[in-house]
Amino acid sequence: MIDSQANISKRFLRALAGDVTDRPPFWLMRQAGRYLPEYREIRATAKNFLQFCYTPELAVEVSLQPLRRYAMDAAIMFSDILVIPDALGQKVAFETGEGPVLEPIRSLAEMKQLDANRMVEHLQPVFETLRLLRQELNDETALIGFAGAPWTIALYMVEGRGGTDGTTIRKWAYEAPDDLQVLIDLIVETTAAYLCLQIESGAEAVQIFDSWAGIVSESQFRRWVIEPNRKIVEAVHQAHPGVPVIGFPRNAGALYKDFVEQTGVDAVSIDHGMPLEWARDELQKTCTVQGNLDNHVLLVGGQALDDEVDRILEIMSPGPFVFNLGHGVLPPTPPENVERVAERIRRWKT
Ligand code: 1CP
Repeated sequence: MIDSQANISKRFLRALAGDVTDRPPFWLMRQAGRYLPEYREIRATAKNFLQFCYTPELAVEVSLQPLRRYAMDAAIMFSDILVIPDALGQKVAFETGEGPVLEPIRSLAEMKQLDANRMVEHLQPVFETLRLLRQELNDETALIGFAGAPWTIALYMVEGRGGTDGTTIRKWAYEAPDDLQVLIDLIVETTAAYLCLQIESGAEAVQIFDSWAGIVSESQFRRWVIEPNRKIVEAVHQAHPGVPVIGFPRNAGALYKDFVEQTGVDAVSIDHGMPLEWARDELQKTCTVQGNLDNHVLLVGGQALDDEVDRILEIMSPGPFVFNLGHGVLPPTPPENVERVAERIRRWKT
């Protein structure tokens, strides 16, 4: 087991521990991916996206690609949140141009086919990716593991695909909440164990992506977003005290405040719609904040990009802060715009 505490000199880990660093650390959600020609080249050699994720040599290589160009302060392992439904035994496929397609689970009977005991064995390639990646990183660069949050994972499991407004699961959550709770509890338990194993394989921080947290009402948010995230954070902290957990309840608006206060996350990633002064005053007192450049200004580049980067740095960098996007890098993003951001942050003095 690798001791994650030994590397508190890393700028990213210092910021997550609540320090204000010489300049904010940065990484970008989806920093490995289709905007990079070298990613597309390797991706073309693998027909099946999940098999690509489960091939440690390829996953390590594409995790390192953005670091070679932009020297981010952290690497995120290359994988996907949907390896969890796959590990539980649900059929998951990635269709080109369509995103993920799953055989939907919509009843207790269908849930019975899922088997939490498969996870550890099935996801060995992910743990191997982390072990190999950790060896490749220099002593300034931290390694991030991740998983999807239960609500977001359940949404894909129930809807059977992305790009929906979650109507089936949102109805289910009112019609048969106790049934949905069985599924959520299964994901909570599996995800907590999965994140602990990632840490034992070399991850120095973990992020929980709740990409679809913002589509529910307040009461539903408390039950399906805050509570499951809280349970996972608690389990990870209990097993690995001192290893920071980043939450990302995307589009949660004013509920971000209760999220950070009630889940116990060490840091929170904010989407581009969050008012920064509010985030500074209401969130940064409780935990480190990460975010929130609009991925569309990263597409555009130039002065508009510089102005947005500066605005974020000016407001957020006096407190504990990690620079990132509000959501993932979009595939048509020109790589030189990412370079422009990286240079600007590197020159920044807090
Ligand atoms: O063919 C390809 O190259 C597939 C594109 C792709 C990539 C590059 C997918 C399919 N997943 C990934 C990698 C990925 N996914 C990472 C890698 C690490 C990095 O950040 O560099 C991470 C962290 C994810 C996480 C992920 N997958 C999320 C959470 C973050 C977010 O973007 O909201 C979600 C919702 C997914 C599901 C998913 N996987 C892939 C797609 C196209 C989608 C979205 C589907 C939808 O529209 O809902």
